[in-house]
Amino acid sequence: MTTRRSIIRAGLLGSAILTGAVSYAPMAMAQEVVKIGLILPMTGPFASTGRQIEAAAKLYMAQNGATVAGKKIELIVKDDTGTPDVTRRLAQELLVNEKVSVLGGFGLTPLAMSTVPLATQAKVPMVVMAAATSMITEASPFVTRTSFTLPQAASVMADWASKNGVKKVVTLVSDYAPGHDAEKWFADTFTAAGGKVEASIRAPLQNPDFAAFLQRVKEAQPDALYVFVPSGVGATVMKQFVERGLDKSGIKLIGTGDVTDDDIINGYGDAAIGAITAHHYSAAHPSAKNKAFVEAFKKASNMRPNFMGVAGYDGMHLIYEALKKTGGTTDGTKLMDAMKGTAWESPRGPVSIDPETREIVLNMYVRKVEKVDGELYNVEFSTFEGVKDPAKKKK
Ligand code: VNL
Repeated sequence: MTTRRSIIRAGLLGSAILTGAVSYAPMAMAQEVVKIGLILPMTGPFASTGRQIEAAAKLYMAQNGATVAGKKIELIVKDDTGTPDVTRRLAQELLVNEKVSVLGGFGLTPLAMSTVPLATQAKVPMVVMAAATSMITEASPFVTRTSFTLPQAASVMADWASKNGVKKVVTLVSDYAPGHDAEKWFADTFTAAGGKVEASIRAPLQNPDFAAFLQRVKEAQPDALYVFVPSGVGATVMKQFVERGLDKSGIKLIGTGDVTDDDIINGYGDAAIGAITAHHYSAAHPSAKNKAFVEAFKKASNMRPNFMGVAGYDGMHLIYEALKKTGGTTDGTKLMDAMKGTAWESPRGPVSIDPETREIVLNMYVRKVEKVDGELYNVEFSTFEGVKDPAKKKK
């Protein structure tokens, strides 16, 4: 035994010496690895966001290969369960232990915000693929985004509603940062165009029960109820909207497209038909690029892609493009600079990263829920092109 062990040890020693000897030609040994850490809610109430983004990132890598600019890409996915303290701890581990070159994911605004100070200190780019409060990209020069902002969607919804016979609205939003953005940017745009917001209701983010709020909406009898709830929560709103008979009392349902999320909309039933929302992605977007994306996504993951999925796919694209531009260099400042101004054709249409604000510029579509080949979809019927985040334009 002793003899064998010492032989093995000698063998290991020998190979260590050998490794040292050939390290003059480093590229011949092993391909250098670039690690991308995605922090996502893979469990808990927002797990659909995590599942969508993970599936999309893996699809992007399967389609585009795991080597960029001579470097091997390694994707590390961590589950933060939707808890900001966990996101921060995981980010710390990814930065310190794994030495990731890019952090991505971030399912909700508080999760993204908890990580901003760490990414900033480490000078590691943070690609936000879900969270959508305007301020996130203003919190640090190391933050960019491939999802959208609530002010982009809300202002377009208000613009369309004010021009299409909607005069009186009640707004209902989840009571946290993106809900406040969705409420403000709808109300400001709508009232500036002559509309009236009768009441602004805020519902808790955790375990929301909308019944009592919807009763108030029914009594106010507006032309429309405007809703923002985060991805995954729409089903509850829709169910209670119908249970309360709001659909039958002539109140239109309008909102940002988070409420008619492609991942769950097909389970809503026909009561959802006719809901009008503004958003940047529909699985029914009629482009060749999107048709191929939806087909491949369904085949790989058995899910219909939603707006989170497309933002995860685009997030990976942005990281790949930045690495190509830097020639594989992972210096955080250089990667951020490379991301600025990048433009590409996404499955949702043309998008780019505003070089001034690091914010995504995209098309916003007004859509109506319709039945297409027996399934519910958001069918786009009006396009607002190249929409920048209006919350930043104001400055
Ligand atoms: C947020 C915004 C999250 C929109 C969402 O789904 C959403 C956020 C989880 O910024 O927290 O649809």
